[in-house]
Amino acid sequence: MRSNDMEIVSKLIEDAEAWLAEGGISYGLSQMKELRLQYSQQRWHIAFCGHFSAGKSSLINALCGRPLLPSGPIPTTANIIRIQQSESGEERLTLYQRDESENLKAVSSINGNFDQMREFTTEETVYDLVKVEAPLPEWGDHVVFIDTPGADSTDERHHQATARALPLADLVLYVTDYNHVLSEVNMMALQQLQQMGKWFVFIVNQIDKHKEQEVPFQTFKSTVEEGLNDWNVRPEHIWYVSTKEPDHPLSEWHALKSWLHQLTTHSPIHLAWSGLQSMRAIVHAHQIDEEQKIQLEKDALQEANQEISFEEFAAQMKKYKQQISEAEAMPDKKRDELRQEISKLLANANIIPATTRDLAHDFLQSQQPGYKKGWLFAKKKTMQEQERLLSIFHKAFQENVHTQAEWHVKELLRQALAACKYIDADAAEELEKLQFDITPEWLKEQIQPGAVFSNEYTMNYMKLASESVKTMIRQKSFAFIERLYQGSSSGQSSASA
Ligand SMILES: Nc1nc2c(ncn2[C@@H]2O[C@H](COP(=O)(O)OP(=O)(O)OP(=O)(O)O)[C@@H](O)[C@H]2O)c(=O)[nH]1
Ligand SMILES: [Mg+2]
Repeated sequence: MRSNDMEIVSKLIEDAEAWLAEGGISYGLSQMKELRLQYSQQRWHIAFCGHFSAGKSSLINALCGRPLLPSGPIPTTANIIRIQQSESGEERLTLYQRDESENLKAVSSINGNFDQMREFTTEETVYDLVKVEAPLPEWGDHVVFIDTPGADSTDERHHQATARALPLADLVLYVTDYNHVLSEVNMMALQQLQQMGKWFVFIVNQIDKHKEQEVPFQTFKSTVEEGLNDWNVRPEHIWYVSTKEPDHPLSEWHALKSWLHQLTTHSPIHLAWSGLQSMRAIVHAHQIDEEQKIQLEKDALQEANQEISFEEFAAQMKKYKQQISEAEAMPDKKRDELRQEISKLLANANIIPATTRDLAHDFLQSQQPGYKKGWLFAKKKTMQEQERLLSIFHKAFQENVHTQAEWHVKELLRQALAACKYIDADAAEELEKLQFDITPEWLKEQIQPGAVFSNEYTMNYMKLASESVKTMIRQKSFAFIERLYQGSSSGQSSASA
């Protein structure tokens, strides 16, 4: 990433602000000022939009881990609500209205939550902003959640409030309930977001309402994807979740959370991009004619960087978005180190100690042509003895593989997984299922046909078996490492601007 990308965008915002001030466009100016402030703080502003009762407030509550916002089956959210980390650690609620210069002014404030101020969410007065400060240990101060009133709310003021809040969002989580996924209201709102250049994801909530006997889930999913395609709507991601039952088999709740964590902790280039889009959305919203818009952007860019055109800059941003997570989340260096550590560990693991070699020796002897046990019913007794020797040897060898190699390798992989900045529930499960078992048959197959039984052959046999098992462990653990790395970047690999 070029280090001056952030400065270029800051400069663009400043210039746009000066330009709006000159033109006397006071609302645009106040928005641009807010954008400048939020951009300088480098916080992710994540807005939740959608149909009323889709579950926007429930979703924010679930992400915050506590019921900060009121939610209910009738239209509940009447104001734009901004939820952010409390500096004091205490819950605080502040109501804002805009003054005649369109600047936000606090009109009321309490130490407490909506239980103490419930009337402000549903009553007549639509405040320009309600700020909720609360401890957000999982997200910290680099994430701000923004709740908005339902999209098809009949109150025009709700519409306006949402329309004004959106240009400042870095990411929009557009939420729909299970029963209205492809409604016209949803599709039109999504198209508008797309036109605004916003980065958005589509969240199909209440997936616990799905009935497999009515329509198979795969069919439902395809219908959703095809429907979006028909409307030419291209969200960054589609997530199917249930906030009521996050662990429902169809709910991708944990994956969504991981994705948000990953995104908001690898933010600079995305925020630069989003700052640029927000600046443009504000300028566009104020109906500045096309020529002026282009001129504004070009002037500012030429001042900030003589050599790069706006188109080049945008193209570069797009490319960075695809590369950034691979570069930052899991550097190749870390992957190589992990592989080396595992190879070293395996090289030093003694899975064929002397006691096991003795058992191998007895087993190998029993596999020799002409090996015989007893006189009466000798054939049966010989087979039983061969089975017994194989079984004791197999048990001891497998035990060594588990304690000397498998346990340590899995521990290294567990540490690597924990060190990832994202949480991948599937990877954790896969790791626990990873097994390095060998079968008695495999031990038998390793005997070289025609080998002459001797101490030396036992030694060779054990060495080869040990190497083969270590190769198998190496291959399986390396495949897991590969999967881990791909998982870390898949969330953003499909990024499109
Ligand atoms: N079955 C089911 N119900 C849910 C789920 N999520 C939310 N609900 C319910 O849906 C209703 C609306 O939830 P809210 O979170 O208030 O929805 P909202 O989108 O904030 O609604 P408005 O603020 O009115 O626009 C509430 O009764 C929730 O309990 C879910 O995953 N499954
Ligand atoms: Mg709500």
